Amino acid sequence: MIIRSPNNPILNPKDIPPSRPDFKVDGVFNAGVVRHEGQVLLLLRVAESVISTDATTISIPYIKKGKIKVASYDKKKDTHIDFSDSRKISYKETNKIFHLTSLSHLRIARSTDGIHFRVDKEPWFLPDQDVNTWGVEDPRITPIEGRYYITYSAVSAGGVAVALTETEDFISYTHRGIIFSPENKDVALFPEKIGGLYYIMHRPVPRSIGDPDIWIASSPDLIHWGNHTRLLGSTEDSWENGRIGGGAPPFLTEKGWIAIYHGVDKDARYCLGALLLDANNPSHIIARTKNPIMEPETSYEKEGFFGEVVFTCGLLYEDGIVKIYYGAADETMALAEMSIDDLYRALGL
Ligand code: MAN
Repeated sequence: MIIRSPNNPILNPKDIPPSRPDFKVDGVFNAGVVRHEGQVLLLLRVAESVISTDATTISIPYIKKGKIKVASYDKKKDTHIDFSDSRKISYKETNKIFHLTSLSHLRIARSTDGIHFRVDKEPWFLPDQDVNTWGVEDPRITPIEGRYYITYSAVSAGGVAVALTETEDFISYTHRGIIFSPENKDVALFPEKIGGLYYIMHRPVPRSIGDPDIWIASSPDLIHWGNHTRLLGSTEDSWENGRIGGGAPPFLTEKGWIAIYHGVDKDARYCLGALLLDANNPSHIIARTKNPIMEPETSYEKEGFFGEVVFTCGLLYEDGIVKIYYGAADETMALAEMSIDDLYRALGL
């Protein structure tokens, strides 16, 4: 059984100072999490847009030649544009997405109890490269041998790619570039080598044949990935019959690797499921939850910037408890806990 924190949502947009005076924070969600120097550190995705003066205008920030630009559209007059998805705008005729409605950066928050967080006033890093002119999203943190590896979506007009950045102190960082070209996202890096190789789950999006399924790959150096095999597809089950994608980085238990992933139905409702993978061969699935371990139920999960979403990029597995930090409705950060025994039961073990 999953137990939501009574303090939920633990972070709201109003807790986050905007990165510029003309910006407003639309969402703080899909954070990576790690224990660092005795504290719980969240790497938040902060989505911002431009404060607009009237209700029909939508003003969208994006980066051009390293500078923030603003594009404005009129929801009433621009009849050729589809504004129905709060996350993006597209041309009605071609369905082509030509802007996201917000620009995301990454921000650090720290806590001693894992519930009450102090949020940095400034972004940790901004989208300031050609590959992320539409934003950096959904960071996942994997500690390996004293360093922290952050995988995240780098979004631009060229597509959604997966970038890798590393740090040892959450002060300075080194960008290691794009590790998966578009379209790919939802990358979950395993926290230790298995049989001498690093392992990663990723989610390519095929355009002609095939579906957005979860794949697994290995690497000798975290940069060059090979031995790609398809791990998991969506099922006919109603909660994940749309698409699936990786969630938090997997964690090792006495029974094998557990990976929490997300499943989406045909109405874009996002739930969480779990997988048990072989400890020595993570390409082998031992068990998969039949039903979601968590689905949008509370008002802050059902309603928000994009409602009906629970989406995790990070968890802490401590003292037999799985503490899932998750984005609710693409607007707030929330926390829910589940005992490992309940999770085993959900996996049919
Ligand atoms: C995308 C994800 C997340 C987001 C969900 C729900 O697929 O990458 O950024 O939380 O959709 O909108």
